[in-house]
Amino acid sequence: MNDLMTQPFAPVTADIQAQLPAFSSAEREHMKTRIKQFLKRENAVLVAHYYTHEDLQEIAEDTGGKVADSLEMARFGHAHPATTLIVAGAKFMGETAKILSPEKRVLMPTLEATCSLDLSCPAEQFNHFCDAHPEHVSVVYANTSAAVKARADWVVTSSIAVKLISHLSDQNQPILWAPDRHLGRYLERVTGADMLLWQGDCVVHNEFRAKDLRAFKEQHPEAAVLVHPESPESVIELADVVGSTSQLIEACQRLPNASFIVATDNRIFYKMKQMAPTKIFYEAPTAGEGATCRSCAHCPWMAMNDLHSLMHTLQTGGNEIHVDEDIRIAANRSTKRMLDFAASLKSSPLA
Ligand code: CIZ
Repeated sequence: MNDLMTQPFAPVTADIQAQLPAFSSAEREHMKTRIKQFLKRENAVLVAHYYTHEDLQEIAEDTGGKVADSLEMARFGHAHPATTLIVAGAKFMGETAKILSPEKRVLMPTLEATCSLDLSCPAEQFNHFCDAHPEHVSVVYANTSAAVKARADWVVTSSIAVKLISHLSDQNQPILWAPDRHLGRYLERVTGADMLLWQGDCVVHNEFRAKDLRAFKEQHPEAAVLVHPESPESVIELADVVGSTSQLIEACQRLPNASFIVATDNRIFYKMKQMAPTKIFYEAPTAGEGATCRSCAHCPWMAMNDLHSLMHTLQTGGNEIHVDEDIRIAANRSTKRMLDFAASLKSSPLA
């Protein structure tokens, strides 16, 4: 049994501290200073996902970069004048940056940081899925490869998925959805859309457990339950708020509750604590009693983004993202469509 499973109900900050790399705080501070110098020297900006280590989030914010969800990371990187984007997150996030900004050098602390959703949806199989249902419009989650995005009609992130699927459903469009089955099921339920679902899942969210969450809620009746829609349906049913990372961060500031039980990657607590410093955050229980915890509320691939790998990339210029130009052009079409749709929502009086 993993260490975290022995204390699944401890406040999460204690768990995060226990996972920090084994170097002293003086060494960490020294590395952070050096990384900031390198970013300046390389005319680079660091764009980090909420699920990355707090050291990286802190550097991004201290240096004029961005900590965000994948939609905002893509928008920010595209609009920023830096010639090099350092994308800390899963590989699909670096690819998205390159798809939108081919003229920029896109580097990542590691190219090994894949995603179980991306892995579950190989382009060839996805092409067969689309070929078999030509009357459906295909919508893929951002957590997919450039090649899958290239075939899709639309790319979407969880922050605007409900709005986009509702929009397509209002036009009576049957939809092919890939790859997250839980998010797909959630979208189907809240929008009433006609959807065919790919059967992928996220190793982090798939491990949240309704039975243990119910028991934990009883111990903390004052806490609001915030759930990411990549979680199983039985967990979503227990939520006070279901939403993307940005929506959950917004909810913890807006709701009057003093404490929250959160079912998403636990690195998000860094931003939640920053935005709502007086509140208490608990990790939702993962996996059933006696089960093996594969992710323990933190993505093993996101965890590969650390100070060492970031420093190495900046020193060597290694881990550059390259996307085949034909694929990039096709993926740019479906990705830009999402950005244009998101922009239209912002400018709509109904937004
Ligand atoms: O789109 C993202 O950044 C992911 C992976 C999750 C979310 O809810 O923001």
